[in-house]
Amino acid sequence: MKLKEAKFTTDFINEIKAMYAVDLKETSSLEQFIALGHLIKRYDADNWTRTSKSYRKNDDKQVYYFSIEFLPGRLLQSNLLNLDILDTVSSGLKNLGLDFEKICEAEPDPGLGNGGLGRLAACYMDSMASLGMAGNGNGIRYRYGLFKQVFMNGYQVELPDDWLRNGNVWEVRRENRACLVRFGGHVWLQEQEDGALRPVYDHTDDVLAVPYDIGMAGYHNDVTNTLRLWSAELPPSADQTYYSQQQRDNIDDITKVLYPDDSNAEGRSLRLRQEYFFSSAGMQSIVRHYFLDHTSLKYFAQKVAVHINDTHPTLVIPELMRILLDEYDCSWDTAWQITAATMSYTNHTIMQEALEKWPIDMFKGLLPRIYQIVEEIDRRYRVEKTPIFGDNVVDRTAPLGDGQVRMAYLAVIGSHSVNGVAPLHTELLKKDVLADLYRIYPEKFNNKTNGIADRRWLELANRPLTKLIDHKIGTDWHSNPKQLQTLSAFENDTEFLHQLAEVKAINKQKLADYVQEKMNITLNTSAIFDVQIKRLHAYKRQLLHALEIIREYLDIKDHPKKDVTPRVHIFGAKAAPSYHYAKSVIKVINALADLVNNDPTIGDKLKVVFIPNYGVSLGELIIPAADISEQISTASKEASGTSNMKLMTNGALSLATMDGANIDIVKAAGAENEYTFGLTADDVYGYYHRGDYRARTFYDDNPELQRIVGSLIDNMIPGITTEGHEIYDSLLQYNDEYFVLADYAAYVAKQEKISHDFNDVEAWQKRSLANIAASGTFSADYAVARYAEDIWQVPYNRILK
Ligand code: 26V
Repeated sequence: MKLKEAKFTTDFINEIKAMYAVDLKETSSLEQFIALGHLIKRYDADNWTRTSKSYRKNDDKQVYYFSIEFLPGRLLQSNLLNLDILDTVSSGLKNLGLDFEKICEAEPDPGLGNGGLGRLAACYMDSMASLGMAGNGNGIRYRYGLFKQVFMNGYQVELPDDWLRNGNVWEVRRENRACLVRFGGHVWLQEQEDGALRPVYDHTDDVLAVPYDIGMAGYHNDVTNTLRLWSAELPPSADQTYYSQQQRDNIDDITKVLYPDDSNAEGRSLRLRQEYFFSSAGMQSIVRHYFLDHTSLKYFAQKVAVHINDTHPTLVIPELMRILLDEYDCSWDTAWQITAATMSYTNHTIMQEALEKWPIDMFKGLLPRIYQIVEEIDRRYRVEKTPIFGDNVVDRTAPLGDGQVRMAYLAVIGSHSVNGVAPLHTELLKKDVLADLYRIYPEKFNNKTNGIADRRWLELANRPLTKLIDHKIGTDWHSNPKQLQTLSAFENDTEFLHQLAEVKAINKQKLADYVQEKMNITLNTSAIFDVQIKRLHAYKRQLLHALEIIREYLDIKDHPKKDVTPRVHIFGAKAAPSYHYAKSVIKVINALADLVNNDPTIGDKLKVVFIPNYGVSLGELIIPAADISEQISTASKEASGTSNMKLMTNGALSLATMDGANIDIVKAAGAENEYTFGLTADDVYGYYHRGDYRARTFYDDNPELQRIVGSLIDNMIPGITTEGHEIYDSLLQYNDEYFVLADYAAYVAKQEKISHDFNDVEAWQKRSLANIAASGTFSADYAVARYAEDIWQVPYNRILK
């Protein structure tokens, strides 16, 4: 949009006056942010209205991306960037004597997701709008996001994330679009006069789903799409006192708090209620919207694509069946054909224990009508497939089995497309996790490698690098990220390589300032910034990184005169509150940090910082400052990873196993520009197959490893008596489930090589440049375009070069 600075400052001052009835100088940064947010939302209102009108007028096919998590990060700067008014607004505010950065930081960062899955959904919303695609998000407006993490005595403590305390400037409450969602009660089928069977409900608990819409502005294209988040409320009733406090609480609880991903899907009834709540509300509103302009269901699947982001929204399948059967009198066959043609499903995890399953008794009690439909899906599946594939395979893959509703199987059976999120992951789905279903429906399976929103993770997060790149190759890459490849022409331009190093130094200083202020730890910015940022999980192996820190510490202690390349090890990670082992790893790393950081003989050579409360905003600060990107999951376990892509595009070199999208990153940037090590997925599966992994052998054969692992239990690290033993036992007594000891030596060898290579600034920056230049292919724009072409069959406007 076009905006003159003078108009903006007048508008802003008026907004402040109207909202707070005080002079600008008397307002806080938070108030300034809120006023600014309202103003920007108003600036964007025309685009938003026009976009939805134009989709309707052209009868465009709509995509609905269903995700139980959206992790959008702060929206002020990205809205300003996408609306093309970032410079005007920041300069206007500066000229009013205000601190733009402080205003941006006053915005709460909505933590409505756990990690990669939720952040991916948010990146895809940005890309759909930026491609001019009719893409809608559908999720939950949690009253409290993922807990706020603080450390007390090195232990993680969880505090509530009250992100809505001051309201959400970006949302619009649309009570007139609310839907009723039914839970519990009894249901039976009653014959109607025309002979049709109709469900009759008795004693159900009804919940009102109220949508809150957030505009998703596209990049410089005047398109604004909608992210719709549902909130649970009391249904309107003539007499609201009819509800007991217990009933009110039960309704409030549905959208009160995001569940933390704790690697084991636990099968909690509230979580199932959350899943049906937003699946049903979303599906009802889609059908209602479709019938605004259509009179028959005939074109439904040509006009609507519903995407199931992991199994959490799988109930859209039986819910659409319910609507079509019960409310539109469809035959089963027609309804099923429409449903499967509409739905597509992405799997995000290889871990068996994370696959969602619900006990049938719980499911039936909570969703009796939906259960009847799932039963019928199951029955027909068995009838159709048993003659071809036999009892065993069909039993193993049917939606109902072992007394459970198996969500992933239901998702595959009810969708026309099933995809993994990196080539290796997709192969493993076919070979292992969903192998039987792959035999039955090979045509459904495909790969869509994840992508990231470069505009947030490079253009906004790393302004100095963006400026440097723009100066060198222009700005075409902002809308065509693959153009970053043209940077590789400068790989021998030593002046440019030094400029890259300067940019990195600026970003490292910014992070160091933060660490100084918040943690009172002084970082040496000429040290290697070695970064591992992701949820804390055993398979991600933060423990392996911790063992390396112990090794470096002992090495300095043993050889005080040795010339070492200084290091700063930087962690960011939340552990699920009930994930005991993960919390022990946090405690150990914090204890190690205390030991190392306060040892005067170590000085500047080694520092360890575990930055509390990792999330999108901290990611934006840490990622541009990274020299090394630790992507060290046990091969085969990390479906894709996306922090690997964010770090790559900011010039970090990967220290990586051949897992998830690391494989593709290495391929794109060239193996000579990364540090890869360790067992491959085939090696890991080989061990499983033969059952002959013996962690103890690796331990027995390596005296250095014995000393390092031993230091977990010999009081070298103060304050970790129980945690140290627990981890020690996980490695030696319980045979090291994630092959930490098997990969230790190879990992250390690469770390030593890094320490050596880092000293050659030009060679290092050349490899950093190779990473930046190759990173464009991991833009979410391309990923979303592939979804649109191969799965959703929706058009988009922007031409990607
Ligand atoms: C599971 C559970 C189970 C217990 C209740 C809460 C909860 C919340 C989320 C999850 C699923 C986590 C799956 C996930 O985040 N997968 C990640 O997806 C990323 C995007 O595709 C991918 O890059 C990561 O490799 C993958 O771990």
